Amino acid sequence: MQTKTACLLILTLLIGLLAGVHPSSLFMVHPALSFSQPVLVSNQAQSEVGDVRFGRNVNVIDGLSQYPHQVEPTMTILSSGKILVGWKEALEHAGPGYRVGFAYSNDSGQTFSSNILMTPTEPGRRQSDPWLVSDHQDNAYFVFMDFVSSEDSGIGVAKTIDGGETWLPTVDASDTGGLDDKDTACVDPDGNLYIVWDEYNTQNRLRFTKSTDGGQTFTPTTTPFQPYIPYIASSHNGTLYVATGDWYSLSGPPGYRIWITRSDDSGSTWTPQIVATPLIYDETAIIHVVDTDTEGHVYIAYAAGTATDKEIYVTKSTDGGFFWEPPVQVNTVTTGMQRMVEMTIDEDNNIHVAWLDAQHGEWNIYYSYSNDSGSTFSPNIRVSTAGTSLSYWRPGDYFTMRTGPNGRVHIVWTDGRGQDEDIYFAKQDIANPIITHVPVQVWYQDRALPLTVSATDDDFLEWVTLYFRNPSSSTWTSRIMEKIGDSTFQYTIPESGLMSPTMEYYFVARDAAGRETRLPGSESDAFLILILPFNPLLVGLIIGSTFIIIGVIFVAYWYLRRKPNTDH
Ligand SMILES: [Ca+2]
Ligand SMILES: [Ca+2]
Ligand SMILES: [Ca+2]
Repeated sequence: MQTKTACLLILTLLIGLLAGVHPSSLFMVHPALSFSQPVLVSNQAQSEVGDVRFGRNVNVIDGLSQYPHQVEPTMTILSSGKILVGWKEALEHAGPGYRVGFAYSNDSGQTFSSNILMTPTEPGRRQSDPWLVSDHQDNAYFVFMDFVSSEDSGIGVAKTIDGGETWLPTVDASDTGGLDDKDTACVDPDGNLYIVWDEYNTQNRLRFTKSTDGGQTFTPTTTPFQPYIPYIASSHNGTLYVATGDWYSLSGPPGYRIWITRSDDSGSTWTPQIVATPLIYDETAIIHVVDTDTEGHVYIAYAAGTATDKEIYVTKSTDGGFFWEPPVQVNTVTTGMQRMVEMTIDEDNNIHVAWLDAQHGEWNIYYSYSNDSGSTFSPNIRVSTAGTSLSYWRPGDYFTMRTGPNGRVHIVWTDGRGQDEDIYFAKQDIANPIITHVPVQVWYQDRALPLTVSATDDDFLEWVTLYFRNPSSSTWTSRIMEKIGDSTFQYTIPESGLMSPTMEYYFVARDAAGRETRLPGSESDAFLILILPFNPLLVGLIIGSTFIIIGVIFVAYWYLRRKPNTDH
């Protein structure tokens, strides 16, 4: 810095002696003569415990539906990173479903497509309980309740092979009467589709079916296990797990447990059901979650406690679901209700858990993860940037979290920050903004200096700010820069009172998760500009060509003597 300042003083004096030099040699920017090279400041892949952050909350809903409430979101992410989101459409916040809606994002969740309603198996039938899954070929299946009444009900399955641009006709996967309810689905590594659900009929029972031909036909339904709210998941080698709960009574005493059963032959036979959790009081029919890691360990996430105060737990089995370790509490703040848990396990066996949390007197989505196989969980992180009134007491029975192809966590949830319930999306932010800038060396002529910077981020940029000052001043002036292109930001310093013979400046970019990048990396490395009070082009024409050579030699000497910016 001192070297640069000294050089600039000498240069200023010499320029005064020269009284102007031909602009094409000295004053036009030449790459070899740059005062300082762009410095790339970025910190990639910051995901250590305590530093996980989520970015901007994006509303998936376009507001054009005749149904005010969108609840109970489901999501699957294709290998390309394309995000498919589904949800239930309802007239009342806690009411029954009328249709299920769908949208996708081609830009990692920055924007979502126009919302559509899925086609029922026959016109006039209603829909509910949306569940999206996809296979390794990026075929996606949208599974949902398809019904007219409690006596005329089925399980609709729609398939897309083009990432949700078009859907094949919806087929019915159920061959039974009664009300088919609370479906969940999974796809095994071979692409087979499995669906389980509750059937309310003269006798209530669970139903199971599968499709081995890409969703065209389904096997006759069976009841291989009991009793209630089945959640099905496939391990990485195709082992199936189904977690269910006891039958429950709204007025009854605590008596709810989660049971687990396993199939090693694609659902033909199942192990005897094992009780996996302690007694859980559960007055609602909210879904618990089962998932597996790459080592075959099985995890169940659930909420347990009283009707007014629950906590979030994860329990684990390392022997295929027979022995279950004591549950580990995930939420660190226990104030108020924590419920409606969601869990997903990524390819690196990090266990991601999210839930509805009322610790602030309104519903928010909170998140935690474990990188030690569920022994400990990270500090809890709030995902939603605005709360939802507790009066929205039943935003469906679940929300959804999945990891994308880069391992980044994506979450969709029911959000009531607007005038009714919508579906909101956020994804994990893992990197600081990246800023690039070609420094200005010399500025001349008038007193308006446009400074331009390029800034990008893995999520969204909140703002890019320009800081500038006279080097003799201790105070920086800051200005939010205007976005003038996809990733280009500019601010023109127009105030003559803010200009001086030399100026220092730097930039700060901040993303939606609050990560900041400064360019150059510190204030003492700010870019320095010499502001000339005259137009050297005109002076150069008057003086002639004699001084061109002197100017080039001087600048080359000065460039070689200066201390490179990157050495600081
Ligand atoms: Ca809405
Ligand atoms: Ca609690
Ligand atoms: Ca970022």
